[in-house]
Amino acid sequence: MSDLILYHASPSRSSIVLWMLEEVGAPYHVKLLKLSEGENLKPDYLAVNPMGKVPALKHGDAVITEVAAICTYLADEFPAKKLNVPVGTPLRGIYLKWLFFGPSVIEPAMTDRAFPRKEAPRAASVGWRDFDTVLDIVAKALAQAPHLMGEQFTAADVVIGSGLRYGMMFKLIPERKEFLDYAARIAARPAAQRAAAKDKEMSAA
Ligand SMILES: N[C@@H](CCC(=O)N[C@@H](CS)C(=O)NCC(=O)O)C(=O)O
Repeated sequence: MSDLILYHASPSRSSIVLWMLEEVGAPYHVKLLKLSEGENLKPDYLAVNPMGKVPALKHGDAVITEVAAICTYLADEFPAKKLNVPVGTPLRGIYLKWLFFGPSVIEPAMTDRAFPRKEAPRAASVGWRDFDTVLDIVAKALAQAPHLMGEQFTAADVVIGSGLRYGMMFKLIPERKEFLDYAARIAARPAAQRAAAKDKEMSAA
């Protein structure tokens, strides 16, 4: 068995890591969990991820959770694929900014919009801005270059690109031209297509 094991529910946020693993090209093994049957909340899986969420990635003895952390890790662990911006490169800071921007800014702003609270949080007290401001920032970056880091496709595109694709699919993110063009560009990547085909097969099984 491969020493990379993805705990996956098909389709879900762990599909993002499935795509990342296809980009990396190293052999991996998938352990499928059925969220609808609560398999993620059973003791066996809680021993892997006590939060009972997917994805989790086991690499040897290490268990990594959180989509963005896993994608950052894989990009650094398999540098030959040039999906990272290595330590020592000035642009690495920008790359990390985008990797953190997904889960800590876009996702909460999208959740605010999807599940409005009775009382809006104080803008200065939360770590993100309102939905429109956040999306304008991403759209501006994508209007200037094919990828978040310019010509180079990186793990940041896997994380943020997946968020935009799923967001538009579930009508949580507006279909702005910048997002549609970007989503089409990254979905056409052979690794993204392989991951989508595997996911289709797994969710049908
Ligand atoms: N912050 C986590 C979120 C993971 C997450 O919410 N996964 C969902 C699937 S999309 C899940 O496991 N839901 C099952 C549950 O909450 O019981 C990450 O980025 O990896």
